[in-house]
Amino acid sequence: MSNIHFEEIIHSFFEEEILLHPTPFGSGHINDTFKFSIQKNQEQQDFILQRINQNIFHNPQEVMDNIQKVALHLAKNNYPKKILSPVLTHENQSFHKTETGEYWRVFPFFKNTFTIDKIDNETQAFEAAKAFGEYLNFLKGLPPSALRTTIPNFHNGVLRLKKFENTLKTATETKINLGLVEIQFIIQHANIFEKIESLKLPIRITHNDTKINNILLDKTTQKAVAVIDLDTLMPGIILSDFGDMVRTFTNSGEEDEADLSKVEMRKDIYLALEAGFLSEMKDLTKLERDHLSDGAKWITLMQAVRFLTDFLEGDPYYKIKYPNHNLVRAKNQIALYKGLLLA
Ligand code: ADP
Ligand code: GN1
Ligand code: MG
Repeated sequence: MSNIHFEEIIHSFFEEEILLHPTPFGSGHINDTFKFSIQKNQEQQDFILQRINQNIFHNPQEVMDNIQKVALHLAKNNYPKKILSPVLTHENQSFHKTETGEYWRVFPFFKNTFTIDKIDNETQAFEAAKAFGEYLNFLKGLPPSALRTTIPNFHNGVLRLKKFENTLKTATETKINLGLVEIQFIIQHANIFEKIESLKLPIRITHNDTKINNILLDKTTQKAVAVIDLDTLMPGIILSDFGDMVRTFTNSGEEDEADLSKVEMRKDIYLALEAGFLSEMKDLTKLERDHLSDGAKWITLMQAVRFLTDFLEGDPYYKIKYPNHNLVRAKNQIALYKGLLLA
């Protein structure tokens, strides 16, 4: 990170003096996130600065256009929570492109908020799921075709499985052996991918990354303040959003907990999140409702496939903190999936 020209980047958005220089922030796997402060109107104002991961988002302009379009729509419709909307550069752009082609963006830092990587109790689960449901509800007036698909086939389980099977042909023997049990498990349970595809569920605008740490909570009241991480807001199916909540809310351990005895699917949390989500999402079709629990299994197994593929390929996608991190994550997701099968 030493060769980042922070001053140049920040000064393309602000003229003011930088009070606190950017420091890494949060636990996201994709973008590089920093927090910084400037001195404005005699007070300290905090911001989030992010480098968009272009290995994953090939068209950052489209990502930012989606975010701006959604922000405008929510504001027009009096969405009651905080709206994530980019700060514009001096040239009125929603990002700053550096000479080396990197895309940087700035969002106001929502004060007095925090994120969690693991849910503590049913109240939190209900509140966060309700907030995601409310958010999706407010987007109903916007046709799915209004948004660009920022990552094609993002939740296409059938394609992800094919890619995984291809990777098995090229991965090293050492890696295959390390992941053998998980590889076999995935192959045995892979029919869920075809099954969800064959349902032909309605296309809606979905968030596609409803991880618990993509909701900001108020430090004082614990209430949801904002839905964030909008890079994958695009046309999709509701099972993605329900499924990813189940995947990240119900796990009694964190996503990379290596001690699998600590990885349980917490049924009480499942029921609370389902109640919170459905309290807002009242217009689901019967087909959508009937397959919510399949959606949870589908997304969880797909996540195992994604982590395992990344491990086998040498970790090009997810940020890792140690060599077998993605294998540990895949094992964790399979343990959670087993819990879902028993529920
Ligand atoms: P990633 O795609 O890498 O997950 P996110 O957009 O989710 O990136 O940001 C990473 C983390 O930064 C979030 O989990 C949250 O903790 C924090 N964060 C992001 N945006 C804001 C914001 N506007 N206000 C406060 N915290 C934020
Ligand atoms: C990534 O950006 P972040 O950390 O919220 C990923 C999600 C995965 C998740 C697994 C664009 O989410 O799809 O479910 O990691 N985002 C992208 O933790 O691939
Ligand atoms: Mg995130």
